[in-house]
Amino acid sequence: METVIPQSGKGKIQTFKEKTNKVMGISLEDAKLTKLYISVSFIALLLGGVLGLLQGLNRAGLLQLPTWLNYYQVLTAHGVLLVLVLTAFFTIGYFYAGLSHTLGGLLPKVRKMAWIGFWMKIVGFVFAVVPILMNEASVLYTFYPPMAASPYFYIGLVLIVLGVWMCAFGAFINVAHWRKKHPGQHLPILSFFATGVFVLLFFGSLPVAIEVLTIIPWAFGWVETINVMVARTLFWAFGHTLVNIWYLTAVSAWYVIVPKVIGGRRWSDLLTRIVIISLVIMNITGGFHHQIVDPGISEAVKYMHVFMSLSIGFPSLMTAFAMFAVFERTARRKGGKGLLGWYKKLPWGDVRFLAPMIAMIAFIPAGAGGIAQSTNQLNQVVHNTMWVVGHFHLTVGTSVILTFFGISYWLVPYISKRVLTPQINKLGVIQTIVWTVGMLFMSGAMHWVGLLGSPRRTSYTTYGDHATALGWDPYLMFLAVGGTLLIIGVLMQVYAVFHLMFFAPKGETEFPIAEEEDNATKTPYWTERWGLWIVLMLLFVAMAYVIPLTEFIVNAPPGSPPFKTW
Ligand code: HEM
Ligand SMILES: [Cu+2]
Repeated sequence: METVIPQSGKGKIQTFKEKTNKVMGISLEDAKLTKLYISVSFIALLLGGVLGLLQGLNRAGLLQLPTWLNYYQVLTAHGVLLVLVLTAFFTIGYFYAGLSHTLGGLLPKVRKMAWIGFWMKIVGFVFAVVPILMNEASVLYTFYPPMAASPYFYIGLVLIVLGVWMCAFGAFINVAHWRKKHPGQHLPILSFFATGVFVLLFFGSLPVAIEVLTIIPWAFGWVETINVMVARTLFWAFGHTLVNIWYLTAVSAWYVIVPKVIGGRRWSDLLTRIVIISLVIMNITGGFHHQIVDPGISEAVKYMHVFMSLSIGFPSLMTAFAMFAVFERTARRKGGKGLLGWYKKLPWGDVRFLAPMIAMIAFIPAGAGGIAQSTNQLNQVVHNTMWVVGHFHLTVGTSVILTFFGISYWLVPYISKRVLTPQINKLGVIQTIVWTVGMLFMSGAMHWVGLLGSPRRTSYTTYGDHATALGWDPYLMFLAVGGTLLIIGVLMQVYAVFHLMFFAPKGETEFPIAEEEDNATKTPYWTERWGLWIVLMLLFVAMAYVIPLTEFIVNAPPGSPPFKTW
């Protein structure tokens, strides 16, 4: 039974439950969902981080792995935990809290779907991890043929994809319900981001689902060979999209959350929505930049994919411009002066700002490195070297992850109805600095040693004391130092998250969403035409993939039997 409390003055009656929900922010059920998703992602950070350190020490020649633990087994687990588990669970937990907050709570049906999705992913994860632990699936997180893992590994992956789809459809249902109830209104901006991300998650994981479904019968031995070209292409159609899903998630916090944290207003609503729409439409079509040195793909097709990859640079540059405009405008309002002196007015001591700010700054060299890699001639130099590993520890390991860390300092207290204390804020600031310095060392060393030819995905070897390989050693030492700092950062961050979840003082924390400028121009309604954006996206995908895939199938290379290389 619910107690009815008459509200004085407003002439409105609210139930007790409505009232507590309002006072206390997010409903307990929605909070529980996000809490669990976030917990899984930070446990993945802890486990993945420890494995990362083992690899780093191994590569520097400081640690010999015990015979029962294979380097490639460790690397597979590191990749799966950090780029699949951590990112997927964080993204879903964060956007589900965002949907709940901006759309007035999750529908009970949607909440149920997210729970089913959660357990499908966990069961799938167990299926994938057991063969990895048994050294039956050391195929790295990219798992493309001709290397073959135990079939159960791929069955686990199918379950994970289905679990993600449950969450994507849940989000679509909640958004559609809201739109029906609010005709003619714009979807709140964070839910607009969420829609973009879930559209990409669904369409981007279709190709990998097809890939895995063709691998399973081959891994069981029911069919003898597989078309390696098709499998790799399907994988990167997904892999490349996944990268931009993380990016779009981080960008949502940059546009919507960070301005509020620094006491400013949002950048142009229309341009923000255009950035989201263009990322959704142009994204999936860049996959071949991961296959620039693959044989059997015509120059013209590679060129088109590189063009599409670089066209994503356009919304990125818009983002850079928008963010610095917001920073300058806000700082000047607070009395900041001079051409650059205004930066002093920004709240550098607030981890909710500092972490995403460093994330944004890291994206400048990270993006530049990416443009270098998309260039055919330069790609020949760095392809499959440690340079690439340095690149994605800057992009996902810094730009994306530091943004996620920054989000955690308000999202976790928000869902656990606690507050961020000055002590934990300070811990967060130190954590951010430790992470930044650690990554400067580790990623810097990886970039450099990659240019000198050190290969990625290779256990420690001196190639019979070859002079070139010995020349890498000093840089690999920096890699180990960076990795050690990073594991300290991991421990601090995981401590902060679970402290904020279970032990911080009770209280109310705001979900920070910045308002538009008072004189903002009205966003035209055509931005809400999601059906059209999806059709355009599919046209771009067709343009990029129909011809090469047809060619790979019609003029198929000899099929490959499964290989176990480890
Ligand atoms: C304690 C922190 C970390 C350390 C010490 C570390 C170290 C390493 C090392 C030494 C390698 C690879 C080497 C090789 O190619 O042989 C690697 C690979 C990788 N790391 Fe990390 N890393 C850390 C954190 C992260 C984070 C936070 C992410 C992403 C969110 C990440 C994603 C990856 C990925 C995707 C690979 C490639 C796996 C593959 O090639 O299959 N790492 N890491
Ligand atoms: Cu890519």
